[in-house]
Amino acid sequence: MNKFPKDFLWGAATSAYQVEGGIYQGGKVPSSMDPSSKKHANKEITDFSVAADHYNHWKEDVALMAEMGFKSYRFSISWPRIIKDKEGNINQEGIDFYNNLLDELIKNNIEPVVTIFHFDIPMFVEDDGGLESKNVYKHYERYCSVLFKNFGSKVKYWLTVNELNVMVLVSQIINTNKEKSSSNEWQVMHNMNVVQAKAILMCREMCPGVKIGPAPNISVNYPASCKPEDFTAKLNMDLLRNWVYLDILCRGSYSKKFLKYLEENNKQIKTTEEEMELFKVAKPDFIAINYYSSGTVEAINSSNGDDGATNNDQQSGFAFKGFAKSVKNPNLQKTQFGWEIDPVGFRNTLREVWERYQLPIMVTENGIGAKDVLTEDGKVHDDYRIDYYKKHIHQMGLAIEDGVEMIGYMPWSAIDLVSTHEGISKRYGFIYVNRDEFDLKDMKRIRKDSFYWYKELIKNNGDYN
Ligand code: BGP
Repeated sequence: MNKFPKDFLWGAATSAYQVEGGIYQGGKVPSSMDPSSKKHANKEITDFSVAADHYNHWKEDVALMAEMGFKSYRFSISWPRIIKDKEGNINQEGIDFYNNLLDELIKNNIEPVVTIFHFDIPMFVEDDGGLESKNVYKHYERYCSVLFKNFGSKVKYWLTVNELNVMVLVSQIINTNKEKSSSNEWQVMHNMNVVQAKAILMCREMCPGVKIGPAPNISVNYPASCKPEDFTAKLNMDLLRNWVYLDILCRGSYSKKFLKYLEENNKQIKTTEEEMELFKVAKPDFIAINYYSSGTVEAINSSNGDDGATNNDQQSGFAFKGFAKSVKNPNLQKTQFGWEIDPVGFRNTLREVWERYQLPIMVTENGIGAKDVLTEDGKVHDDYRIDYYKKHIHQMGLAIEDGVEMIGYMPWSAIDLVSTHEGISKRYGFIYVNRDEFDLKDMKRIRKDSFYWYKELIKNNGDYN
């Protein structure tokens, strides 16, 4: 018998600033991710302003998704395409763009799964203190009310914030805040937890019956050895890497251990009673997780002067003074970009999340970034991607047999798009986009070998060859 539920949401994911392009089109106002922004480090690496030009190719792209048999498509709405300024004025062209996209998806029986916020902070929010200021509450609330009012009847699944933990831990890498060292990212976390709670309550009121949940990047952590201290470090890493972002929404409070960590590191956050009350009532309906690889952790000497973090990306190199640090796992292979590959870790992660929170899980990212090659026969032979997916989907099936309740699987990414910090050459899609970093060529869409393979898998509800 097939392990996957009959109505399992097979599909794939993207985010607005990485796929749309069109940053000067349709009345979009500047965001922190635009090449013109001070915070953006990518302008030397790639042309971000056009991305995959989905803004001008969306109909063709949806047709390709429909051809693959997608049951769902996870994408984000660009906040700076919807709201024009700090007074909350609305950009009707932006509303029309997403209404057209939603209508096209629904016409093709593709369930939209919509991320409210995926890294692209409008500059009017930045200029009003950014995410570290409580001014963000009013901006995010206004934005959400516009989304729920205009799209509430078309969207059954909302994701509040993409990878808040990545934004907190490595904002300098993904460019949500290049000046990380001078700010308190834990305050950003708290503020964004508050806005998520508010969004959940608003969604309940404005769109009854609709489901909403957070979308952090979650990885199981292994202790580097069976030394008891390494296990303590694993628990510590779990807390700061994974659970603190979910416990607050799913269980309603911050743990004592977390608050102690803040105090010891002089990183206290400002909270109010009223805010903390919100967490008692605003519970998500499901948890969306992004999984790329596991982590391995060892104890760190508490007398170390700095935290010793060596992050080059959002998956590895974490370190917290006196708490835990991540190390390489010699048992795992790596992608061309150095990300460890751990399909068994995927099953382990799904089990941990399910067993901790007992909420249905939707996978909203998983995948392999690679330097795909367009061959002379006009094809892309990405057998490594097929292999990656086979192994991860197999483990997801085992997790379902373990009892994990799963809603869907939307790997990264539906179509090639621009990586957070490594350009278009780090490709993830089932569909190749014919452009290089600065040579934009013809942007032609080309079906990769994985396109045909995934199509068969979806047709057979998870069975594959
Ligand atoms: C996640 C982000 C995505 C995406 C993905 C791949 O952290 O949510 O936006 O880009 O990672 O990462 P990268 O683009 O750095 O290869």
